[in-house]
Amino acid sequence: MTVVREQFLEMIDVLASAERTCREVPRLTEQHPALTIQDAYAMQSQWIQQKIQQGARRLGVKLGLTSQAKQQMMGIHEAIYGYLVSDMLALEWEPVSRSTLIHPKIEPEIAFMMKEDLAGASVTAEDVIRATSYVAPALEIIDSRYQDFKFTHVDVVADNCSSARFLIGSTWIEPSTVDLKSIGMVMSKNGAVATTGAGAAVLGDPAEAVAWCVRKLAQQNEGLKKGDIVLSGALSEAIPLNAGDTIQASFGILGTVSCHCG
Ligand code: OOG
Repeated sequence: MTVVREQFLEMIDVLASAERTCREVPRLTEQHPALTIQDAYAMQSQWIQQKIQQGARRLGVKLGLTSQAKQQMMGIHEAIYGYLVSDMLALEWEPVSRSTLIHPKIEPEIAFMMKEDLAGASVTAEDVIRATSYVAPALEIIDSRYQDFKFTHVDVVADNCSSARFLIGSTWIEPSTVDLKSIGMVMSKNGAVATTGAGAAVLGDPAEAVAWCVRKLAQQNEGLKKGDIVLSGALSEAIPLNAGDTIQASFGILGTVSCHCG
């Protein structure tokens, strides 16, 4: 039984209302086992168009499941991408409100700021570095709309890859001046070390991850746009975020980024 496009709107409503009311919902594939990964990307794109029609602005793209550890943990063996829009942008000096989220987790990432459009099925990591103005430290708050934060590949893609909020730190450096693979990262929660990682955890090199994303976007005739922010994927596992928590991720030469949850 194939899923017809009209049903996408109903499913988007389920996810949008879960997000709005901060209530988790059953996985879409439980009721619609025939959903394909193509359906999921189409639904994701339709949900983002809806957010844009309602006033949000596109800010960029995010990658997920870029580390082997995370792919194994989730039983999903491919990276995924979703979109960042303006109502996801959080600021370091303003607490992120726990009551606007369902069951948030936070993870450290390297952000790329694009100085030009980048698209095509054969884009390489070198092309990514050339098209990037700065890289910066970032934190992403993920908040799956699904019960118990559990999902299949199809479910998580439809859910815009669990995207909820993100923060960018204030150290911005030109990508050609750093070796992104060897950047070390320590993330602490309330002053105690919570996770550690390195740039190489992200598909071998965060720039490779962004190149993978551009090639994948090309399958939908899409690409990165000048001014986009790209979150290239987590350098370590995500940790639960609770009210009162202060998280800080330090990336050596790339500086630090912090988040307080209120
Ligand atoms: C999916 C998104 C994970 C990452 O960087 O791996 C992600 C999830 O685990 O909810 O953004």
